[in-house]
Amino acid sequence: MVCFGRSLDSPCTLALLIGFQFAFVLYFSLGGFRGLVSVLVHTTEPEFDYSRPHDVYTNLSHLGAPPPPPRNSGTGPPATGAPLRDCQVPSPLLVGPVSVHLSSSLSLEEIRQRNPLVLPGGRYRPPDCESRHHTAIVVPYRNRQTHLRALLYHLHPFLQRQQIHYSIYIVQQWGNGTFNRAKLLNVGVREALRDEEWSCIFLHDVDLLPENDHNTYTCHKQFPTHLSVAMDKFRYRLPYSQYFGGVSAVTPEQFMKMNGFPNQYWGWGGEDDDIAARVRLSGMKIVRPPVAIGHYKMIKHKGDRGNEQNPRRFDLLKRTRLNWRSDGLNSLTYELLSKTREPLYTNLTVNIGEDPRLPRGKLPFVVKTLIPDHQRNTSKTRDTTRPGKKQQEEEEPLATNRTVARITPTQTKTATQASQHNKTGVMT
Ligand SMILES: *[C@@H]1O[C@H](CO)[C@@H](O)[C@H](O)[C@H]1NC(C)=O
Ligand SMILES: *[C@@H]1O[C@H](CO)[C@@H](O)[C@H](O)[C@H]1NC(C)=O
Ligand SMILES: *[C@@H]1O[C@H](CO)[C@@H](O)[C@H](O)[C@H]1NC(C)=O
Ligand SMILES: *[C@@H]1O[C@H](CO)[C@@H](O)[C@H](O)[C@H]1NC(C)=O
Ligand SMILES: *[C@@H]1O[C@H](CO)[C@@H](O)[C@H](O)[C@H]1NC(C)=O
Ligand SMILES: CC(=O)N[C@H]1CO[C@H](CO)[C@@H](O)[C@@H]1O
Repeated sequence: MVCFGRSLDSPCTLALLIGFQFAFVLYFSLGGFRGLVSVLVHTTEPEFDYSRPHDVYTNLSHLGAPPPPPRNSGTGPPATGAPLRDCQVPSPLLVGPVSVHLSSSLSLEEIRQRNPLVLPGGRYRPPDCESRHHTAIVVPYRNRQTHLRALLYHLHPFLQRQQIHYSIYIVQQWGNGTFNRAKLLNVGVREALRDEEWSCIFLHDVDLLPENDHNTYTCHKQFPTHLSVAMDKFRYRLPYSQYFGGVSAVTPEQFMKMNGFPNQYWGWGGEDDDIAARVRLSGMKIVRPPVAIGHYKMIKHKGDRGNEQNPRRFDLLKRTRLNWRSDGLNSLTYELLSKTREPLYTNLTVNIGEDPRLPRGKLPFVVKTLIPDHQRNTSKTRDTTRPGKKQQEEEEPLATNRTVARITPTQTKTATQASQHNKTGVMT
């Protein structure tokens, strides 16, 4: 906009005024808390007393006392009875700051008992009102059992108090190859949307626990949201203005618009900046809750084996502008090895392949599982202690067959169209 320095009665002023009016209409029509947050972020910061947190299970007993009637699939509307009234916004059950336990001494079964209304697969719907929010929580995962327990212990009551219809998906990278968070997120979003018409997808690190239940797990209609703006690790400040790591959220439309996330970031780091760049490059921006609300605690841990810093991340980031349209949702290949509904989460175990750029002879492990299960045999792992000519010869055909599990462009297109179609209905 080059509207400044012009006279007041110029068409430009008019445009600005209309813009303002539009912003207000938009704000009021969105209604939700998130709208409030993005508009008022610089003016009235809400205040919370974090020195007196409530127990995270506070008020859970207020949730419709009678257990929900059995539902055919657990995902449809209740089988019987009159339609439910809409849930109040904001939820009357919110308490503000909640205490965070960085580890849970409870077993999964004990956590399940404390969350009797959570259905298999880690799904929940408010029993006594119709939620406007349908959120899938996608958590990239490998070998973090204790973190997972702490997250489940915390997140289930937290989300139930927000009166959201939600489900928690753990996307577990199979094998010992280098971890790839962004690709796991792509897989999680795609698989979650196969399940249900989610209107919002949360991309959630397993080691981050939200400290304030006013931080609602819902999406902004227009723009991707970054939620973990104030992490204890960064002294409750945003580390830098384009930071998009930790916990963020997109609608399916926003996800499609930015072609999902990059598939090429193997190892720790860079992928969240790439995602932030995609947001900009696809003509969107990042919105955030106020710092006073977006508090998170991080579970401290040592670096993971198989998730070493990615030395290529800076090179990759330089090329995001060139690559984002060709690398992402439209180039995603993986093999879903299993999908199970555990009591507190859905377990998606996937083979996402290996970093194709690992230097030959240094392969810790070669994935050969883009070949269907029944054809798989004991040659899954290889002896990597003796890199040599033989191994190189064996690798060539493997590389050419990497596209076996590829989702064909037509499939991608129909999936995209279908969910876009359905989403518009859900969100209005
Ligand atoms: C629990 O929820 C009720 C509303 O249902 C609210 O009035 C009350 O303050 C909440 N309890 C706590 C401890 O905040
Ligand atoms: C990963 O490594 C562990 C121990 O190093 C091994 O027991 C396991 O079989 C490996 N997993 C796969 C899928 O090869
Ligand atoms: C998920 O499923 C896989 C395959 O069945 C299993 O090996 C793994 O332990 C499960 N992970 C979790 C966190 O439940
Ligand atoms: C493994 O599969 C390869 C090719 O599919 C086959 O030639 C080989 O005999 C199989 N090995 C075993 C132990 O089944
Ligand atoms: C989405 O909408 C399409 C067309 O309206 C319909 O065929 C499809 O079954 C819907 N998908 C889901 C998951 O409801
Ligand atoms: C080496 C190898 O397995 N090559 C296979 C790659 O995939 C094509 C098509 O599926 C097969 O015809 C090849 O035999």
